[in-house]
Amino acid sequence: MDFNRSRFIRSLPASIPLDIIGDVHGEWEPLQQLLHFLGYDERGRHPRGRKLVFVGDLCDRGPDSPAVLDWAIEMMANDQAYAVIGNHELNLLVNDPKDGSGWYFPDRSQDETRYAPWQHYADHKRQQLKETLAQWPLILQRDDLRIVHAAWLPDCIDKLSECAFSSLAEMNQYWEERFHDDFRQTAWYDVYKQETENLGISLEDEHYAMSFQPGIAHYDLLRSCHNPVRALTSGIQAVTKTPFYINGRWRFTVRKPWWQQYTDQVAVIIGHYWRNWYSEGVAEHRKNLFQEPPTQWLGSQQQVFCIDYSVGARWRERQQSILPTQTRLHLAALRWPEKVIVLDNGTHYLSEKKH
Ligand SMILES: [Mn+2]
Repeated sequence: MDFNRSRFIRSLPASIPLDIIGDVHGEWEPLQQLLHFLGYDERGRHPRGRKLVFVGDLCDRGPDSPAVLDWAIEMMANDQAYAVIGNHELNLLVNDPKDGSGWYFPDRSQDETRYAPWQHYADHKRQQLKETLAQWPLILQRDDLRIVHAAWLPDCIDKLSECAFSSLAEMNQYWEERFHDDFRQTAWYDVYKQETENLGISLEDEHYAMSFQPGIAHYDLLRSCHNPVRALTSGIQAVTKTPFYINGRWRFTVRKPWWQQYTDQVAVIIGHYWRNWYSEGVAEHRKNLFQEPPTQWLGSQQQVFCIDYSVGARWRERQQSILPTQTRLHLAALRWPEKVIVLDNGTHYLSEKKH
């Protein structure tokens, strides 16, 4: 039991000041800018002994995932940096090629038109990268701080101690299988089977007049919270009666703002949720997530902070020839214990708590 806890939940050194960096998504240039403004040198050293923490999703979509990962891994080996695993690193670990991962998975040729030019990962280094990522924890913590990629869920954290696994991939596989077994026992299984048979390819057709599908909704709902590896790295879902189409598929669940139920007094820092830095045009399905200004803490106790300001969507701006100086998509760090937000353009903002 303790074996799993120490493998997947690690301690951060006490009382050292930290700079907690949001989802980088292969954006090497903004990372360089941010490190410069934070005062780090190219070896990741800080004159006042500060250390870096990455909240996961260092790779996919951006122009140079190999450089970002290789640098972060080197800094971690030198004890200058720490990281938790994100859903994008997890996809790589479990061989699940997804949109934007063609820099690593050669068979994702459809990514080449969307994201190129970008750097591919050298063939001879691929296995080593996988072995290194397999060692990354799901959680980093110390008395005053908890860090996880997407969601702090006590029930899921307890599940990490349930059986002994030799790797994250193995534990993930176990819980995925358990989810399928357990879903088959629910009343929703037959409904789900009927719906997917009836709809077939229409589930992927943007122009299909889709109605609410309760079976598929409950499949996705249970899937999001049953496997602790998935839940901590991707967050949990809630059913929505209004279907919406995104990333090639109709959806019947939305991301759930779990922080509204978080009542502990220890701060939790997350990434993952594509927060907007003062910009309009928030997608309908995201509107339930953040009503707060981008500098504000989240949840009933104001103890959760999301430090992902969507730099992972810069590839779209490059296609539209929007200059980096005009962007509203940022890489950011939360300085701890100062609680100051530093953006990749060098501006600083004090984070705020509503009381
Ligand atoms: Mn993520």
